[in-house]
Amino acid sequence: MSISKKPIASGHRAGTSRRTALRTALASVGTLSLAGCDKLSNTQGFVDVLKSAQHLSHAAQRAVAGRQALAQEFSQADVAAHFKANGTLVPRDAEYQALQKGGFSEWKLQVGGLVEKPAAFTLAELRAMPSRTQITRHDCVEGWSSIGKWKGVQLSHVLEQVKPLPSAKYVVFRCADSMDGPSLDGRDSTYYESVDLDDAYHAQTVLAYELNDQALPVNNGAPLRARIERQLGYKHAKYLMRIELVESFEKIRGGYGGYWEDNGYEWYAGI
Ligand SMILES: Nc1nc2c(c(=O)[nH]1)N[C@H]1C(S)=C(S)[C@@H](COP(=O)(O)O)O[C@H]1N2
Ligand SMILES: [Mo]
Repeated sequence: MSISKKPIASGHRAGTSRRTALRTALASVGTLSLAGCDKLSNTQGFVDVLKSAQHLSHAAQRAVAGRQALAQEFSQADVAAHFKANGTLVPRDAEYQALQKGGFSEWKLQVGGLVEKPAAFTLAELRAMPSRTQITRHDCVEGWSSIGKWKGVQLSHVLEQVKPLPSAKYVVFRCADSMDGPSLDGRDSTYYESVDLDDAYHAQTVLAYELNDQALPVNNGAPLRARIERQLGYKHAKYLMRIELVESFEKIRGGYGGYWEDNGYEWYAGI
């Protein structure tokens, strides 16, 4: 199999027809296109785990591994001295910068969509909830991994409070950072991601506010980021602003369930 290392559409939006053609072409020759998640990097790296991740389909993973199986957890001795940061390192968006200036005291996580009780939580409220701490390995499609210790509230705990409606099938994470820079036409290019309810209720799916016993650094997604431990790095949305329960993500942005997915990445990136 061959891997295209050329970013497909990191600087502009691929049109639907172009994307469809691209997907068809990729499917027909059995190749994968892996753009670097970091637009600034030119990484040629690649790890075998990615091949297995992208090849094992959503259904196969569900049948073979069991969606509730835990990702490996490590010990304190395995924690990297410096957890790598990737993608957006400091959001340039004015709204985020204002929140950052205020030490995130004005920040709130909005949780809504298909729920009985929409709510907004401050960082203090999230920190007061039961927490989970886990030392896990983060695998990025660019071919690097980093082991870090995360502390946060399980997404399942937050969902229990807002009570998803029976029609809710996916959780969408909305982030503060625009990926394509300031846009003249007001087009939304903020990072976003989505997971199904198996991952949403997975024990290791946490909304993390600490990395390595410190408040989550801005580089790694302050004040709150998702950890989706059974999936590749790009699923772990940083700079969370809003969580939405939806029935389908077809009508959201590019329709593929995430910023990178809209640019050709697999939606299901299980490892
Ligand atoms: N909001 C947001 N979330 C993001 C990204 C991003 O650019 N913006 N990059 C993703 C990618 S590709 C990776 S590998 C991880 C990097 O997380 P880190 O910076 O803590 O290493 O965040 C993911 N989540
Ligand atoms: Mo990544």
